Amino acid sequence: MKKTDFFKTSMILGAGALFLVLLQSSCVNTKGKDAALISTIITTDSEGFVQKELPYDFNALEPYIDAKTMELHYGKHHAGYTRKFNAALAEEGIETDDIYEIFSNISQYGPGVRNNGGGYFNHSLFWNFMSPDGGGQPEGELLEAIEDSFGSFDAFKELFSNAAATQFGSGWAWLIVDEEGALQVVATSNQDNPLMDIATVKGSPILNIDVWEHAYYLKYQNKRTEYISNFWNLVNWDTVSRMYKDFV
Ligand code: MN3
Repeated sequence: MKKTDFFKTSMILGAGALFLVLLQSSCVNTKGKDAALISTIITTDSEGFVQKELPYDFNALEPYIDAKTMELHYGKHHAGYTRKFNAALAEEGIETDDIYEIFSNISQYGPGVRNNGGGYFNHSLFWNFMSPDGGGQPEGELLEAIEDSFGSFDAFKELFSNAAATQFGSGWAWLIVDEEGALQVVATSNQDNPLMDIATVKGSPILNIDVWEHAYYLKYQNKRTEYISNFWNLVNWDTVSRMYKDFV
């Protein structure tokens, strides 16, 4: 090979490698943001972030979650988080409609953005992770990933239930796809979530459960574990599986 040819070949290979690096890093950065399903759940209009309609009636999750709880939880709590989130964004002069960008910089903002932004997002997902036709167990790719990660579906359920039951005070338990593409079960306090820069373990959520008392107290009073064990009758595994595929 002539010296000039060698130089040309090196240039081409170098440029190709750089292109691949850029392509790969852009995939990682936009994976969550562009995920198909989540972008239909979290949307904005001229008023800011939108609280979507519940995908079912208030009484649809009976007998596991009662209609009155759903009415208050969706109509008062979630609506309140949504309203206050948009107000807090306006107050802090945050103009982006990219919730991933907001969460990945959450430590720079005040508690109004953190608490209400989490409250808006976490509940928006939660309603979609449940269905009157839910329950059972996942199939295919997600089931395999759960078995690979946790040993069995039952072992996963136990781990997730335990994370939800032992979260001290208010918070959430999550199944996430972490930054390496692996499944993990984590819990967060208050309205924090695993997309926030302050999260101990970060990742993309594919299932969550609200363990604030307002989520279960009317029906279950202090029996959080009974609420958690009934939650498994409602899990919409189609949605969880679709979300899993969006993130891996
Ligand atoms: Mn709640």
